[in-house]
Amino acid sequence: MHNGKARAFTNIALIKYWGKKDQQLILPMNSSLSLTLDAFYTETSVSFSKNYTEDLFYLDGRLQGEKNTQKVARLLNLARKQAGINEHAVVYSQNFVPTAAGLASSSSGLAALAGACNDALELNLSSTELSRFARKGSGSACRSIYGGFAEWQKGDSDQTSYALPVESNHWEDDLAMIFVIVNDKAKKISSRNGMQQTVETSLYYNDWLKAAETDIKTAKKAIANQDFHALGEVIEANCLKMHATTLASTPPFSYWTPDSLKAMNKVYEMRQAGQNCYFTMDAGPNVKVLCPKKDSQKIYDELQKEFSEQQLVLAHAGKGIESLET
Ligand code: 2P0
Repeated sequence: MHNGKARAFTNIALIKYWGKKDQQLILPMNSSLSLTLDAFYTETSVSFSKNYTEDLFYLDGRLQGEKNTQKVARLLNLARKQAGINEHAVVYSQNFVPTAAGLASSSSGLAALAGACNDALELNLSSTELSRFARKGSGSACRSIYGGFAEWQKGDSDQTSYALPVESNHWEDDLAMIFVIVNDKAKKISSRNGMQQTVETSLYYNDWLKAAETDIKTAKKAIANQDFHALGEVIEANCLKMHATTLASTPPFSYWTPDSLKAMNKVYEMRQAGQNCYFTMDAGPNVKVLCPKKDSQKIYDELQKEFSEQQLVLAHAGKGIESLET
């Protein structure tokens, strides 16, 4: 029996990963940059044993079907190959979220599984190797190896595509992110399918790629200079450009709902009133508001005029992946 257990925190992309050039290896079309947060995390344990006759995946105590087990099984296969064993595995994964909003995340989930496999099979992967391994489970998971800011350098091969920490002189500790949960239902178009459809059909996709390259340089400069407004401007614009690609794809689609727009407008209003806040959105309707930590209570209170307490989650910068006792 080989056992391992790890905890990984969710990261939110400030400059988005949107599109793959290799589906199997999960190589992205563009580099991305994220902030790992403390509010949402996953703890995963894995046991490999000769006594198991199949792979089983339990999420929050419930045995998962084939569809939900796919990403997990892929990573288990890679781990077995690397360790030179053929034992089946049982995976127990628990998502920790502060509300019942169902904000399950593949970034923390697949990063935690990668860490658990690394420990169980004594693969002794470096952070870079662990990031590459997690990437093959889910792209965004490669950034959850690190706390604070991380950049997933797109690379052009399995060897060269991984995340690294972004030097910030601990500036992330001065920041906060408020989640506005406008809808906790499973999304209609998964990010995997949404980004693929966009790569294949969006009229704006080439322009997205050009913009993403410039935006990541601007974001890194803003982080180096600890310039909140410069970072806010570029991350909000980058998110809007990503979402614009979906409207120009065939068939067109959008992750936004009327409540998403309500939250975005509230951020604009707060900014006009002199508050420091900018939004970002991923492949779903929820809105995330980046602000300085010192202003977060004021901005939270302002958001509470439009949204209930159950819909708001205040998060701060989180840690990188950690091994746990089995
Ligand atoms: C990101 N997203 O950078 C972007 C922005 C969603 C929008 O990474 O197919 O679950 O497993 O590599 O990582 C969500 O996509 O996709 C995502 P796969 P993943 O965070």
